[in-house]
Order: sequence, then C-alpha cells, then structure tokens
Amino acid sequence: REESIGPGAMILRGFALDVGLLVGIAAVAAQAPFRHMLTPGGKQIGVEMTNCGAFGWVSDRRGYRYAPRDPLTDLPWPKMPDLFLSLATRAAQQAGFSGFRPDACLINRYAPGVKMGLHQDRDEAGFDAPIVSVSLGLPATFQFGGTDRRDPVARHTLQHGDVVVWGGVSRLAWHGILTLKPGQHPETGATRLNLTFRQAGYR
Ligand code: MD5
Ligand code: FE
Repeated sequence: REESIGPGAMILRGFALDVGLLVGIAAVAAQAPFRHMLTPGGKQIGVEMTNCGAFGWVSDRRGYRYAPRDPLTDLPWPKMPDLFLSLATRAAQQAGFSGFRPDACLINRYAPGVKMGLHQDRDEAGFDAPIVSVSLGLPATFQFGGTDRRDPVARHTLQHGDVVVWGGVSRLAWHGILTLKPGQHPETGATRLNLTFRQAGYR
C-alpha cells in the first residue's frame, strides 16, 4: 500500500494505525497544550498546534522558527515518545531514507472549517533530510504542487493512519490542506490530527 506521488514523495497507506499515537498526543498536550499561534502579521493561525522533541515550531510577531522551549510555559517541549520516533524512522526507511533522526515533531489539530494554505517548509536548518507526516482522524484533501509556486497542484485524500514521506526535490514542494469538512471519526471525534517529523537541525 505504497503510492509514489512525486519525486522522493511517497504515501504509505495505513502505516500508522497504532492507537498508542493518540495516547502519546494526549500525553504531550497535557504538558504543552494545543494553542492558536500568531502569524508575524498578528493574525491567529486556524490550526491549533503543539510540539514534542528537542525543538518545536513556533510562530509569533517575531516570525517563524524552531525553539527548544514552549513559549506558553517556558519549559522544554515534552520528550518525543519512543513510539513516535520509531514510527517516523521506519516510515522514512520504507520510503528509502535511512538514518532519519527527527529532533522536532509538530502536532497540528484541525477542526472542521480549518485549512492550511499553500506554503513551503523552509524554517529548518537544512533540507537534505525528509519530512515524515502522519494523518489521524478525519480525512483531509492534501494539495501537492512543485517547487515553483506556479507549478500545477495535485490533490490527494489523506486518511486516518496514512503516512507521507517527503524527500528529495519534493522536500521543498508547495503544499497545503483544504478546508476540513465536518464529520465524526471513531477515534478522534470531529478532529484531524497531523504529526510532522523533521530534522530541524538546530544544535
Ligand atoms: C498537515 N502540515 O497535514 C500538513 C501536511 C505543516 C504541514 O504542511 O507544515 O505542518 S504535512 C505535509 C508536508 C510537510 C512537509 C513538506 C511537504 C508536505 N511537502 O514538501 O510537500 O497538517
Ligand atoms: Fe508544511
């Protein structure tokens, strides 16, 4: 159940069905709650976010960056659960990227009506390592373009348990999530969760 969707990009359908992932997310969120961050322009981001691992992605009026501490509590982000690390490493391996060692896991929470506009992930220190993304809960339509903003965009539905690995030139592809449709998922309720594993590379 592998689908290549572009150069270096692969969907592993149903690779992440372990309920331990949801337990892990709940444990992380108990220490570092989901929150709406602010864009540098001062607008609230619709997706609610938290992080685990050595570094977490943060956004505020000063910009986008990776930070070792949660700005809400000034504590280090919660440790990345072993299950998260092993799942991300195995997924990368399966897609042909050995030696993936994520130091950052961003957890995105979508409610119906929420989207993530087209963007590139460029806040990491390097782009050689892939990004591994895990979808849980309600399905979403993923938009996947090229490295140029004007390149054509393909759409893929991501379901509960799907993992996508983005490496090679796809690492810098433009991408986004269309507005989440209302629904109920037996394991997450009216919610989509996404785990995004990265080598942020700050040391
Ligand atoms: C999500 N998250 O489902 C999406 C999809 C993010 C983000 O985009 O930045 O948190 S993860 C898909 C992704 C991640 C990194 C690179 C690429 C896609 N890509 O190059 O296409 O919440
Ligand atoms: Fe992204």
